[in-house]
Amino acid sequence: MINVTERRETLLAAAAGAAAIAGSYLVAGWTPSFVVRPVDQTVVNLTPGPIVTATIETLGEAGHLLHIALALAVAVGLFGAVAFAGLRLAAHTDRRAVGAAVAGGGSWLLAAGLTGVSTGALGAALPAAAVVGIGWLPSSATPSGGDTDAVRDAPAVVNAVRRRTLGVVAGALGFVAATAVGRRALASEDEPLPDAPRSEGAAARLRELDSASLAVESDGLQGMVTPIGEFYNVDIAEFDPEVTADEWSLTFTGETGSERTIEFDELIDRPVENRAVTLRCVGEDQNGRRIGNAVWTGTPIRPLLESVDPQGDCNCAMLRGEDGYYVQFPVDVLAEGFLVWGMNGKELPTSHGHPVRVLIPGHWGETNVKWLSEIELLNVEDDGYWEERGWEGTGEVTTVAKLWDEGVTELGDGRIELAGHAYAGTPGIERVEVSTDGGDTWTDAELSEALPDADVWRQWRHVFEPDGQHEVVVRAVDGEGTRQTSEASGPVPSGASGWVRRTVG
Ligand SMILES: Nc1nc2c(c(=O)[nH]1)N[C@H]1C(S)=C(S)[C@@H](COP(=O)(O)O)O[C@H]1N2
Ligand SMILES: [Mo]
Repeated sequence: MINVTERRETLLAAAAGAAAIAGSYLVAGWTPSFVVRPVDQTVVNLTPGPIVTATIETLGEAGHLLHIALALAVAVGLFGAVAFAGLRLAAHTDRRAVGAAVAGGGSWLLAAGLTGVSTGALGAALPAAAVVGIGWLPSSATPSGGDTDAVRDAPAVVNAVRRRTLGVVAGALGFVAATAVGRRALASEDEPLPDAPRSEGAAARLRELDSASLAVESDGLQGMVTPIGEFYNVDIAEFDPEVTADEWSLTFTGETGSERTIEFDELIDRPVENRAVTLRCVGEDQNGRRIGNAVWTGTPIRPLLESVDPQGDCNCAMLRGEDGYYVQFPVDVLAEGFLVWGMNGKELPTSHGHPVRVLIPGHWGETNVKWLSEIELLNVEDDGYWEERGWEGTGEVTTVAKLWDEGVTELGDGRIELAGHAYAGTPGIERVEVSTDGGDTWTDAELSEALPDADVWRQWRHVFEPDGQHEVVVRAVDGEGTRQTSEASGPVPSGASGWVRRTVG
């Protein structure tokens, strides 16, 4: 009979733990005051680095989900343990109020301790107290108590207790589900991003890119500009840092003639440019989707760098972001970069580095540090985050012509349209060649208009009349006349290579 009590206490404690997490989420949302966030940070810190990065590298988004699921389980366990203590003390004193107070107070202390936010912690404390307060039953009502009547009526009592327990647990789970759904509905009604400060020219640039775009028949193929909502993300952390423009500053440290800190208002007062820049992750497959192009609003780094008088021996600097990310990069190439606070005319979104990130033309995505907080000028070269993990992703991008699923369209008159994007970094794209016979013969594809920007992709399009199945192959030639290599390799360590092929028809 003892088992029944223990089992129902465990069940109730788990339900209270889950309700506490849901309550915290209801109050805080997906922000730093959500209790799972610090737990997740600890889980990630305690997991050996190679395991964390291997899951992110191989599973991508799913790897993040796995980390979050683990953190959720740990958090439910922690709050469940507090609730369990409440249930035990209630049994010990035979007082419901003691149980509720311990579960609520303990959860509040735990949540406040984890997040540092005392009012938000009530979101976790109240549901935990409610589950314990309602779910706990005095020993006289449970079959394991010493009461002789209860023992005599054991089957009826067991049923009553079971009903009560299941009722409370179902209530708690209902609360969890309602919270998740309610929050999601709120999130999908996200406010549109405000216009980026001093981005007056961005709208004109966006129109320019739009009119440079190829008229393709394909449904759903991106044009020259990737919409913010479709732009890929690569993050080392499960949760984006939340930094307001007021809180933000960038400090030049290390081997400088004079250290310098720049505030947001100062930054946006500097000469403004709206550049089209394409980003591509070194970790993507040759025909992968971790590539995108946007119009970015920002200011050149060179004058800022010169003003701090870099003096290190290695011509190198470590760039750091608020999420703990870091990458090392040559100072003279960094000088060609751009400090950015606007994306497609809007404020830089949180997931892309709000309020300020760096963009360095022609180099792999990982050099473009988001939530940028420090540029440390070094004397000796040092590895960045990904270089410590076996990548060599600070170099120039390799050339690629892509052909995604939505780039293949039957035109209705029997012909097939092939369309996609090609990218070669700063040399630009001069030509895209298409073969429909497995690489025996080649035709030049139609290209989108060339743009003045130093580091932007181009669209390509080729229409042909199919005759059975075709092996389509695409390859690009960059602005220096160099053709994309046919030698195929995977992304590790310095980017994928080879021609994209696909069977069509
Ligand atoms: N602070 C910070 N900056 C970062 C990263 C990161 O995890 N943290 N990821 C890098 C990588 S690997 C890539 S490919 C690009 C992706 O930029 P995006 O998420 O805006 O597309 O950001 C780079 N900058
Ligand atoms: Mo990347």
